Amino acid sequence: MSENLRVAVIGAGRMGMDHILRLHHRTARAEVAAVVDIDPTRARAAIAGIPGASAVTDAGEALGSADVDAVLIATPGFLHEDILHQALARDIPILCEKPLTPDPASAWKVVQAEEKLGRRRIQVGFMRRYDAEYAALAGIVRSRELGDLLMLHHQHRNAATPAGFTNEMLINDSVVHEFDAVRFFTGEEITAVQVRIGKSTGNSPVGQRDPQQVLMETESGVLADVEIYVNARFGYQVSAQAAFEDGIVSIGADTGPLVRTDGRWGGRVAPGFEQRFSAAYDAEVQAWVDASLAGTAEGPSAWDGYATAACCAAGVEAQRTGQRVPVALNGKPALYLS
Ligand code: ISE
Repeated sequence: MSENLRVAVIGAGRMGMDHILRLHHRTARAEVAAVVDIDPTRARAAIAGIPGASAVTDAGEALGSADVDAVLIATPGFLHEDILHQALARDIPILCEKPLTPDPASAWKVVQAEEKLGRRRIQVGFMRRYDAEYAALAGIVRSRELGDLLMLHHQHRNAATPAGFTNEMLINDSVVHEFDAVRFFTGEEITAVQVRIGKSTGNSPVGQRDPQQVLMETESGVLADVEIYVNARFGYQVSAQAAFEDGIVSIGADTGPLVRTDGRWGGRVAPGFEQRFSAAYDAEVQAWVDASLAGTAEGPSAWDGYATAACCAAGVEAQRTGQRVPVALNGKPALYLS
């Protein structure tokens, strides 16, 4: 009998494959027990070289297996809800890629199901909380060593968007991370969202307006602005600057060797989120495995998934109407209060 956490990974696409390789090669006390994908060829290819792992096309089959202790959900967001409810019914640890679910109503049902279970089983894949600089900035806010945090300025730039990336997805797929980051830094809920759309790049697909500017307000009045620019071409960049009463903190400068050659100097830009946040993803998955084996849960919770879904709903309405839209949140259940 294995003492490792035996994980079923649901979805063997871009993020699922990244996690399968991570679990197999870089995560202690974990093993890939099953991979589920609706495409059987893709599922089989994903377990190549992983002894003992099975490839199936039905999530229910993997979740019903006695060989599975925990589940990592990496399907597209609209497929999460059903799998989450099945996994909660089995009372097993769950790591669910963002978004928890695509809308606040379905996310709230997940929160209620977990609350009924009476203990936290869900960790949501907001990996930035495990990035060393993100954690350091949150620590500076908590310690108040620079006084109160007043404003945040975020930049979120992607090289290009995959086919079908709509205007709303700038909010739901990309800015969702910034909603969570602002909540993480401030320890507060976001109360209102505004979106401004100005001059667009000629490099975005038809119908998509890019870049956009998102403005958030938190409970104590901290303002956070985000430049979301998803067809920036040059590569991937996620950075932030925080203005405090007694100082400024910047995070997310590209690090790595600075090279002088051929009459120029510089470094490399990460091509995508897998590279930029590789260490954060490793730490996130290891923390989930460790907590799961200890019978606990940590990190971003189902409540965080629900609250960010509510922010996204406000963001999409703000994008559509040009108005400042308040974020509507239900009361926070006791399970998530500590
Ligand atoms: C993608 O789904 C992610 O989660 C990335 O972290 C984000 O940078 C990107 O904009 C999203 O499309």
